[in-house]
Amino acid sequence: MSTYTITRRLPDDAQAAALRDDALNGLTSTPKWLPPKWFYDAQGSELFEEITRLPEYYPTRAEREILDARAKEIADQTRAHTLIELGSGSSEKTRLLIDALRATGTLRQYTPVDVSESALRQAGEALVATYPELDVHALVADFSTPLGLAETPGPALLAFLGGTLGNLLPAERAGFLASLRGQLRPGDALLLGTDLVKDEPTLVAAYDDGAGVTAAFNKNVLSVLNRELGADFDPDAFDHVALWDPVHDWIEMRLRARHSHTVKIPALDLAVSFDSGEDLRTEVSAKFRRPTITEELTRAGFTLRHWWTDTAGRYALSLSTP
Ligand code: AVJ
Repeated sequence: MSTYTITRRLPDDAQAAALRDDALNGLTSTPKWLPPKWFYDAQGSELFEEITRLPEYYPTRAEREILDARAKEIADQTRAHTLIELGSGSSEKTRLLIDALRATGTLRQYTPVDVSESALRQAGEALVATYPELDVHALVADFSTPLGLAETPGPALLAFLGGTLGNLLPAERAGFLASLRGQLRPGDALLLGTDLVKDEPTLVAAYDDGAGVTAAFNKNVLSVLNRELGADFDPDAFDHVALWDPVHDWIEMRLRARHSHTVKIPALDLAVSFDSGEDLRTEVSAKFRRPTITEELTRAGFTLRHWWTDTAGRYALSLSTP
């Protein structure tokens, strides 16, 4: 019989305090910014799922193509008893890994880790229905939370897919990779999905789709602040902007004020003024090159064992060991 448990490493009040801290810090900085993890309430998680199906948003399909081709190889290489997935979302692509690890006969436990409890619940119910003998231990946490690997049957395969590593700034990324490395045991492995640098029009279109879904996703963070902090952001007072930064190799999403105005945030006892045309940065999504990500993994104490791309060379999956 399978078991399904969901653990909240982030209690509600800690989440609420973190949002207040982030909003106060980011909205009083110059330039203004917000961390992207606050996109993902139930509505934002649904909008993100919609993004993954857009014609312009290639990373999800590219990653699935690689997993389709390589899941068996990954399972044979790792023989993992536990699959841990950071930022699992709907766990949809994960099924390819779960199927391969079950075919190899090693998988006992799946631990999805996500900030969205709604996404975890939906995914968990669907997984338990499909895989009656799999133990699913879901964790509501952001991916900087220690994973508690000591209690999980090894070897573990730690999957961080979707290109979400790109949400971290270079210094945060270095600290994060080193902390993952520090938590892994001999025999464990890291499966990392990274979007690759490519021509600017393709990159920008992926973050500024014709149907306006990414714009709605971007503006959803304002609804989160309105609901959680009693703010009075008007989403129509902002334009969605996606920019390629060729110096840092990253996409930035921003919300640009259409006119000068002031937003009240009662929970922070704060009034935030926007000039006309002023930007609020809502996301950095870094894109990678093979030599630089190899070096970053090496510096964090990993050895890169495999590097796979889709046939079009847009996206890479790498398998590394501590
Ligand atoms: C979930 C962080 C990988 O950066 O491509 C999609 C989020 N933002 N469209 C990405 C996102 C705008 C996505 N990640």
